[in-house]
Amino acid sequence: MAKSDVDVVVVGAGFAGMYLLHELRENGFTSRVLESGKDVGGTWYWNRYPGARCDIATTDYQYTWDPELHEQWTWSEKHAAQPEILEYAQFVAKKHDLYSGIDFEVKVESAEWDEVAKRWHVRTSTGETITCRHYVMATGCLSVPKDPDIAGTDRYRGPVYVTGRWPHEGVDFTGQRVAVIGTGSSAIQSIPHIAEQAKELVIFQRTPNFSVPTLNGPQPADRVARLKADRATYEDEARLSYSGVPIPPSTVSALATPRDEANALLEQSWQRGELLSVGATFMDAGTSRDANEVVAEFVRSKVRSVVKDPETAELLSPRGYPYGTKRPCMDTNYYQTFNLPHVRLVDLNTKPIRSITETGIDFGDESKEFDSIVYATGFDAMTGAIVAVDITGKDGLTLKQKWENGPLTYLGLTSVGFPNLYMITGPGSPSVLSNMMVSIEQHVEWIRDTLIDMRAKGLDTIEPTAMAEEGWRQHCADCADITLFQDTNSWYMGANVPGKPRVLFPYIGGVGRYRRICDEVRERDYLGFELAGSGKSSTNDGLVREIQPDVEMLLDAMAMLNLPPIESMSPPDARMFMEMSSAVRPPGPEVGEIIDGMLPGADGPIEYRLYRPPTPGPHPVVVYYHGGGWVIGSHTSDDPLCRELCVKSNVVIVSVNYRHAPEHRFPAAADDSFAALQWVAANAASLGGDPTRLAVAGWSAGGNVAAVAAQLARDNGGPSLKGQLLLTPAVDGSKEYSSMRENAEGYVLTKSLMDWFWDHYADPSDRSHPKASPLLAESLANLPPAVIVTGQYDPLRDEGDAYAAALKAAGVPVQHIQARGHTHTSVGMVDVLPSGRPVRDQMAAALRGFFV
Ligand code: NA7
Repeated sequence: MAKSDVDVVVVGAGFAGMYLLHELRENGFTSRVLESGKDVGGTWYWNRYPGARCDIATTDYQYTWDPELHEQWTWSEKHAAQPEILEYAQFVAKKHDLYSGIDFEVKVESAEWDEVAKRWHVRTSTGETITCRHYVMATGCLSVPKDPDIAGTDRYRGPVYVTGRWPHEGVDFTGQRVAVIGTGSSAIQSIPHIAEQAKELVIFQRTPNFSVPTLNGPQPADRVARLKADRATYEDEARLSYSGVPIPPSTVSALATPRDEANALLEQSWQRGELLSVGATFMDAGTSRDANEVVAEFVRSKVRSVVKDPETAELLSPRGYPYGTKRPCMDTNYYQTFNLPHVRLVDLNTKPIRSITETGIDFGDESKEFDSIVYATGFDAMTGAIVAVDITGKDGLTLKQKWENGPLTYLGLTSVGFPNLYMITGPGSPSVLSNMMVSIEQHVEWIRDTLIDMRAKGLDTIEPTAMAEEGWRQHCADCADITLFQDTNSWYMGANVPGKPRVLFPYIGGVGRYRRICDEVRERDYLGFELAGSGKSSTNDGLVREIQPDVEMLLDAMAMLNLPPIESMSPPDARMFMEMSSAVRPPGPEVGEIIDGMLPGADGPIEYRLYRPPTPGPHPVVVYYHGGGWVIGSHTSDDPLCRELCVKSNVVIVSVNYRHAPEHRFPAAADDSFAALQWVAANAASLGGDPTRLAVAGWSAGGNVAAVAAQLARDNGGPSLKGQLLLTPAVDGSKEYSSMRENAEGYVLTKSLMDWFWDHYADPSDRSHPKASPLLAESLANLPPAVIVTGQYDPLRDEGDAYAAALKAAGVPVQHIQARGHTHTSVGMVDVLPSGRPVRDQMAAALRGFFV
């Protein structure tokens, strides 16, 4: 007789529920696992349509927690079919006696939190109410088929099949006229099989998908060899990888690769026959639309090479959305099927379904009879199964109500107002954007360890704080914002279900990063959670991630390179190092024209580079000063940023190579900057610019000399400036601000590097001079309008903020942009860090604004 009061109720006996049951038992927790199906397997129990196959290879889609399984179970193929995966689940369940802990054919109808007893009451379809301390939804991400929302579905009298609820005995379509609606993964896998039997097959397509051939066969020898040689390392690599499969991250930019070489690389990836390999060929395919188009066009060329009828090939070729923003599919002979004479593709965009009828389908101007209709129309993904159960938390609020405008979770595992509720692979976790096995195991282990910790400390409840949940929402949004997902109508975005809120449901920051964050939360004593029990309660409020995700990724990558610190080099070596780093970055956008020239500096000629926009002039002119701590960098070192400012602001940029320290110490750089400004003002017309519309701009030390040049222009009777754009400027070398201490290490510009720069540039006694520290100028009145950008993790943040405040106080119009989650260097990294783009867009708009 099963107990009605247990430590943990688990809903679902797929791979998540099974592993959790095992771990709960191993650790002495009582539990009930409730499963609506008749067997274990979850997804692999329900999805029995012909051709159903896992598109993650079997080397990676298997449990790692029981090492014996690797000896006891041998996969027959690289990509296992549904029956074999279901058998695997059954094998594990038998081996570990899991069946005895699962109630089958039991649905959970409601779950209600009892704030007094600090327990959940879980009501089931059998009429039983089970009480438990902890309640875990292990219900899967793609388990509730969505309503096809097509007119007349209930009129049809013939047999109807839904791919996600396929009859266990199978279906024989021999001699039939069959309609398949939908061209997602399920359709793409099943269509070749249905075509083999059907007399006539009509496929109704709303949106074509990208599909990669499975090229199925034995497990790839290289993977097997890696696994055999060192399974533990392989599994760790998977756990810390981006998608849960140990594919090394690409370091190749599609934008920086000639097209024929790019296609050759894509062909290699294509020939691997793996879901993730094509998309992972380039580092920028997920963040740059242009880079993505290289991949998309390659896949379209593959479709054209197979499908003989050019019109059908074109219809099957996805356009208008980036590769990977709808789940790419894997197929066996999908495109080949359209060369068969009895198979027809109907484009619903030109021939919409008017109605399903008693005998068939009315579409476009046709009416066609069918013997069977197959709905391959997808799922109410990620949240469907969770909100299908009436879950009522504290204060009578249901999860469905709370999530009306989108799911709110902390870590995709928990939610405010719902103590002791856990979601395995819930929204806000990598889930469907990962190898589910890796993500399932990670969540099960996190929950297990949390329950063990709580028991050890005598704690009864755990609930995230509102601040942590909001911070997680922001972090998820930051991760989503730098990708191309948001413009695509996909189920990742909830777009397939009418009325569903439009947000990116899974976490796209990567499996490895996500694991590190979850581990960190526990290590930092459950940061972002309130824990209570036995009369005590503790709230450890805080945000687990604020830095922009791409910035963090770059910092991690740089840390792995173990580069020598710049300040350990000689200035000439540091300059060479900076030039070498510049050579491998994306070049930035095309401009109309680039001219290199010389202009008179304060003490002899200096170089400049002029960027002209492609539009007819005369344009406003911006004199730009590069970054590099007065020691390194040149008139070309900020090339991508100058190009972008030129094009986006429609201005001529003149980037100036002022003299560098230590060869030319203070005030050489400042004097050159002003001399260059005077020369540009005097020669603006001949440079194709408008002498009446002039501004200065600069980054870091360049921001310093730009600010100084603006002050010198004010104090020396001109030139008259329309504005000054200062990106993370150094404006006060006379003292140490707290941002210098907070961000002393780990964010590229370190305290020791900044000290090195100042030491080379100016004696301590000179640093209080306004030509070195423009913040210290006697007066800041009557300076041109300023745009000042400071970064949250920049050692120079506080001095930039102080300059913005001081200018404002002096009556200067100031736009102060505080770049959330950014470092000293990250905002300006054009085409490298997409999170900087909106900040640079603001900068470009502000620059334009100087001249209207
Ligand atoms: P998907 O990938 O959501 O595919 C559903 C398909 O059905 C897709 O082509 C939809 O077109 C189409 N669809 C949905 N509703 C309609 C209506 N009303 N009319 C016409 N066409 C419609 O689900 P799958 O089951 O194939 O795959 C789910 C996941 O399982 C898969 O990604 C893997 O992770 C495994 P749309 O694209 O919305 O225009």
